[in-house]
Amino acid sequence: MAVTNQPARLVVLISGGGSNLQSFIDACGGDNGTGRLDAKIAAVISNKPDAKGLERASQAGILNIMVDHRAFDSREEFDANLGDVIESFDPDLVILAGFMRILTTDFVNRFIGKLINIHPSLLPAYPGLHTHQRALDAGDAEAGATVHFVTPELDGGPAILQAKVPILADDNATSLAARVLTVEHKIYPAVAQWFCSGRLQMTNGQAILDNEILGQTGRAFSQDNER
Ligand code: NHR
Ligand code: GAR
Repeated sequence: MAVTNQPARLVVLISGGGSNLQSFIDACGGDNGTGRLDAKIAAVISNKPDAKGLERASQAGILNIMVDHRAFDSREEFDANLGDVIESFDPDLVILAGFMRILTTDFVNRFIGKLINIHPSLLPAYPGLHTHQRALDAGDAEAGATVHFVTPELDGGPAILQAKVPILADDNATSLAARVLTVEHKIYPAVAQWFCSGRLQMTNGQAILDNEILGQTGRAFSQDNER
């Protein structure tokens, strides 16, 4: 992204609890432990009326909007409307933070290169839903989360940053999801800061950080490499 002295404008899309949204609110307000995010959340948009994240946005004094997918006859119409609402905020970066609707190719192409997602698995393993149960059922020793650029292929866009957590013997999907969320809250604002400071972009379908093409699993997170 072009570096100016204006803070970058973010639009955050949610469907639920909004704990990742909270990590952005906190990082925009000051150092959350992984460095400050020099950005402003221009709007939070939920496709679900009861999303707890809408309250978090209100609490923080951030404009929040509900675009209920059930009010539209098709995915195409929902996505066209959602895209118009997003565009009205002129965002530099659009953040999927627990957003649970698959997006059409037309929508993705409208925002390509400035649309990112966090997925709760070690991509390319377990794209789609129910990732924690699938990792448990497979007997995996590790799980984690991956931040990636969004492309039309579900959870198939180039990876940027990946964090691992151990799977413990007595884990269930709930306990594992909670452990994964703790690392999500560290890696997601850190990636946004890379983007907003001009260090990260998507070019020719590849994620490029500090002029280096990232591999299939992106950069590996460790407590001290994300700044
Ligand atoms: N859209 C595109 N084109 N590409 C991606 O990589 C996307 C995307 C939309 C959302 C997030 C994703 C995740 O990280 C995401 C990535 C929803 C579903 C899903 O099946 C799957 C993956 C993701 C988000 N949603 C159901 C649907 O019919 C609805 C499920 C529900 O409402 O609970 O859209 O996991
Ligand atoms: C997070 O674990 C996120 O990775 C996942 O949903 C959770 C949302 O939590 N995303 C998806 O599964 C996308 N399909 P939050 O609402 O508390 O940020």
